[in-house]
Amino acid sequence: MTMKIYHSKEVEEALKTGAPVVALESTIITHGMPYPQNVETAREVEAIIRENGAIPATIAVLEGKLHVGLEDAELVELAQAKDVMKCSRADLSIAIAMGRNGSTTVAATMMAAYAAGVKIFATGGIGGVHRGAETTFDISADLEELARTPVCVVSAGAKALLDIPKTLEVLETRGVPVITYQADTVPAFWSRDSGLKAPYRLDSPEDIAKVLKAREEFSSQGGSLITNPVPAGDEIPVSEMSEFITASIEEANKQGITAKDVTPFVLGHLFEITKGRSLKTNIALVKNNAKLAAQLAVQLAKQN
Ligand code: PSU
Ligand code: MN
Repeated sequence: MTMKIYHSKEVEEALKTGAPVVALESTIITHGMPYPQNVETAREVEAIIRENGAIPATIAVLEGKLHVGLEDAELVELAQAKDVMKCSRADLSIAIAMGRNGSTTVAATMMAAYAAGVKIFATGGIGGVHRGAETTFDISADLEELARTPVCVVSAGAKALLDIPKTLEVLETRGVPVITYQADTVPAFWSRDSGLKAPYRLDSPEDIAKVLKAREEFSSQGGSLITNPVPAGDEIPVSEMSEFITASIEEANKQGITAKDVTPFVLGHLFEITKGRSLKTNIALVKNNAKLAAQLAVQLAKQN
């Protein structure tokens, strides 16, 4: 990799000294949440990572420069910027070469984190196999990236607007370990329980870090997915959420929304029809993931 990477001061220092670092994506800031909740959440998430002993590295492209670790002013600028490209693997080089502002999805964040030597990454929910993928072929590049790039992604599962059973099948086919933290079933983003049995359950950051170490020693290919259920007090149970999700997907289909626009549209529509409840849960689960990711990064640094 010869791409020049720009770091915030604290990330630069942490990478030099081998201190634990947690990568954060930015599509959630530009396309996943409205302003000002997006910037408030981004700041709180960074604070949680510091409180838990690691350094946050929010990843984005600013005027064509790839940043791994944003200064606060840059974060605020990104959260308010218009015309930000949603960058997955296919879009990153375009944003960089054309001098654009771009936010990174799970896939592009993994690429950049790996290039910078950051092994743990916290997000809300990954992209996956969309409902109706058998006709649309809409499968998020996040799954391909998890199969390819050795970064551990801490999530609340796949966003429940997706087809979760198909998403788990693809992850299995592509050889991605899926570990649920302290629960027997895979979470469904806004809900703690999708009803689907977790491929693996582990109960401590120590044990998860051991798995990551073993995977790294075995081969340098492919990431791992940790699915971390949202705290009980913050969840919207599947029984309540599924009606909302169906309504939002129907609206997306009616309006002819496709490809990269589907996820942002559905998240925005859900925010409206749940009267802000979906966003509250989304914020809670991202914070919860940031905490676990920081604990994992600390454990990993101890092992090395
Ligand atoms: N998690 C959230 N909100 C988001 C996303 C994840 O809580 O907006 C973003 C992530 O960046 C993820 C992307 O990679 O949605 C998936 O988009 P697509 O389905 O188009 O691949
Ligand atoms: Mn897609």
